[in-house]
Amino acid sequence: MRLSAYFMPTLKETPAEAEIVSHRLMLRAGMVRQASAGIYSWLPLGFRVLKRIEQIVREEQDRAGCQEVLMPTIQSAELWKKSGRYEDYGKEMLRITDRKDREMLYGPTNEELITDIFASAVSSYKALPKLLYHIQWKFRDEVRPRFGVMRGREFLMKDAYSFDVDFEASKRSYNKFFACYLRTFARMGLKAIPMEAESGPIGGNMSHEFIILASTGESAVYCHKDYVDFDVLARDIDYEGDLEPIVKHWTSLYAATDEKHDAARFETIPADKRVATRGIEVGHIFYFGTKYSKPLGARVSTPAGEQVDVHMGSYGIGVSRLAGAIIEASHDDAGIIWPDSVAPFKVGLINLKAGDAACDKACADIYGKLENARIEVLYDDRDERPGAKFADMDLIGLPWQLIVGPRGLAAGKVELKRRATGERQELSIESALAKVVA
Ligand code: 5CA
Repeated sequence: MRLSAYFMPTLKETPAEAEIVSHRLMLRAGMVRQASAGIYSWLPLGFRVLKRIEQIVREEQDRAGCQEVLMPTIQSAELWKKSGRYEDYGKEMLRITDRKDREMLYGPTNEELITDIFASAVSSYKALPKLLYHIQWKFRDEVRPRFGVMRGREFLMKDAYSFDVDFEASKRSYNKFFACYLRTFARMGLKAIPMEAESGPIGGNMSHEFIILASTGESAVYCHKDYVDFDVLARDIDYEGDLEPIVKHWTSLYAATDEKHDAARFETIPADKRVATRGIEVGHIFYFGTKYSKPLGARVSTPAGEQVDVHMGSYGIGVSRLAGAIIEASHDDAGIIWPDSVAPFKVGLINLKAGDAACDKACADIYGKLENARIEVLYDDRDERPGAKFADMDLIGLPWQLIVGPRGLAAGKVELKRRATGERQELSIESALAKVVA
């Protein structure tokens, strides 16, 4: 992509309304624009990141044996009346009346709808377990939308649902998502610590939030320091094997959100191992048994011929929130530092003297080679001062910067900069390309 043609409306000034660094950087880098309170449009650069995050989430759900579906954003109030949540959800739910005066709503989550789909199709234990997910926009009329995409009113969520014959089987499904989440966040360069949590309006009695430690996080969290050094599980997982050891390991030490915090238990941790800080919730998993299956009639026959309500869990990931959370975890004074796995482009190619025949030719050549190698490259071919180009490239945080200037070229060299470390190397074009393609 040539930057001269790209729609990336960066801002020079820091927008006054942005309280936290990720919000400021997303606005300044031209990733998103606010449409109305807590509702955002995603511009090309931001949309690329969102798609990257979504794809990692999808691949890891698929790997864990979860099947993708797509349910609508607009739901009928009927099922919510059956589950009892139409009243319970209160003002956070956006209620809509259609032209025939039917009560509809913009889904804040999908337990009712997926349970109804399941109930209409499955009647025997033989079809179990079933794990289904979708990645769809949600609406929650938050009292205080803030921090940009981190607490939006409209936001993209991955929500998965498990259906099992009894508690034991349901716990196995829960464990799959537990392990899958560790892997998913690790692939995005994040260390998300599972913490005991309240289940809130989703319900149930077993629940973990996956929390990234960050001083700008919304909730107070408490955990044992050793979690920070735990292996983040980026390795393969045998989802059909016994996952209990993984879950046991990751729940062996104290970790709790504010609502579940037990000061007395926390005090038993040696003082130098106590971490009391703030965190960003990027995922939340729940086991809630038969809370929805009972009122919505999702029953299956057991091998003994009995009819039982299915045991369910639900498993959410804040896909759009993650774009902000990753920036909170990875930035410096100059801007964003994207982990390779979610970067909108892998390389920023900077032509220091657009219009100079040698620079233009070398850049065109490099650009062509990168495209042929299927490396995503953003080519700054604009007629701008080098300082402005460097600042923009640092701001948008692509992992590699390949800098081409007349002086270097005369000696057959270009400069390669790694955004994360700031390390710069003078290299021949071939070696620079080899490094970036590797
Ligand atoms: N049905 C369950 C699990 S599928 C559910 O809705 N869980 S949740 O309420 O905890 O939301 C799941 C994830 O969505 C959260 O962990 C968080 O990362 C994200 N999320 C929740 N509310 C918002 C919001 N207002 N803005 C952005 N992301 C949000």
